[in-house]
Amino acid sequence: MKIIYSQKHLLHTPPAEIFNGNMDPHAEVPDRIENIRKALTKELHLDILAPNKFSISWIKKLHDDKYIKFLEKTSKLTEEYLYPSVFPYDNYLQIDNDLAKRGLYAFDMYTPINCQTFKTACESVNIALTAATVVAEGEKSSYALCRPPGHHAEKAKMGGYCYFNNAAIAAEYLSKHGKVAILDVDVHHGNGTQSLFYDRSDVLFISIHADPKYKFPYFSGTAKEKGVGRGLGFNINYPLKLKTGDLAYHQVLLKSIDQIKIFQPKYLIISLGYDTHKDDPIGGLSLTTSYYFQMAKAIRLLNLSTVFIQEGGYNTKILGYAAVSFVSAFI
Ligand code: SP5
Ligand code: ZN
Repeated sequence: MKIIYSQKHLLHTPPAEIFNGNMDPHAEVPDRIENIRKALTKELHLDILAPNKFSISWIKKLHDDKYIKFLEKTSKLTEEYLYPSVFPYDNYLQIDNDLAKRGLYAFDMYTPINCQTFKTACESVNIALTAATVVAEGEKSSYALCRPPGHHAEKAKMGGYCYFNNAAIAAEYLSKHGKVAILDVDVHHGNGTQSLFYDRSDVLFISIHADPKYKFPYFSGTAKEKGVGRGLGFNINYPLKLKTGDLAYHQVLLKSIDQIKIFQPKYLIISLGYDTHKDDPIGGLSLTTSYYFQMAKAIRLLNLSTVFIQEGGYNTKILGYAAVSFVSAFI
């Protein structure tokens, strides 16, 4: 398995997420990816591949032009991290005010922008696209150490620590070569990925996550969301009870895997978050470190060309162990 990594993510250091009026320490820290990288290279002796550069046109295929421009322009301003303060209300005007745009293009106050944001978010996309090309060219699997993560980012909105939707852009790239299934096992619903493929039948999206009735992103992720138009039936959500453990999780995973089999994709993308771990500080589920090996083994049995895209996972003490447990099943 090829691991794709770039040290550019070290420049992405949002210090705080605004929660209930407080500046809480930001959970999405550089150490996350560093711990995973070190564990995979030291314990499993896997090689690291640097990402290639891809044209911005790949991001434009799924994200709104004006949103991309806003991120690029705002990223030129300052080293200080900028947050939204005002969000659009009903029947809002077309606006041309920088503060208003921060609210227009965001759905939370966890996802700030500074002068490093645009280039690190682009590099994260490069990592995902490189992982996709490696698999398109014949490798059985690749693992994109993306940071910032992507699965919450929608066409024209950042949120949940995500700016561009790495997994969705990789799926769009691979969909030119054949049908793609995306299985999102981050603990949070992949609202961004769902929204980007909601009307499409050539990309199957399945998300297994903590029930959004209680957990972020709250506004999506119920089993009722099944897709629209030609996409009807190609969006599947499995909201789980809080504290769901290995056994109950595995039943749902096996069901998802059966649905992927029926779809008969050419490629599989896994939006991979270790925030399902029992000791994750924000997750809500109760998976054990050794379960990630079982999870990966079941996914491997599909025998598909598979791209792993790093999403969440916030307990830096366990991330390396979780990644080694997961990846061991694939090598
Ligand atoms: C990629 C990803 O996993 N994004 C997840 C973003 C979820 N953020 C939730 C933040 C929860 C706010 N912290 C509450 C602390 C209470 N003191
Ligand atoms: Zn998550």
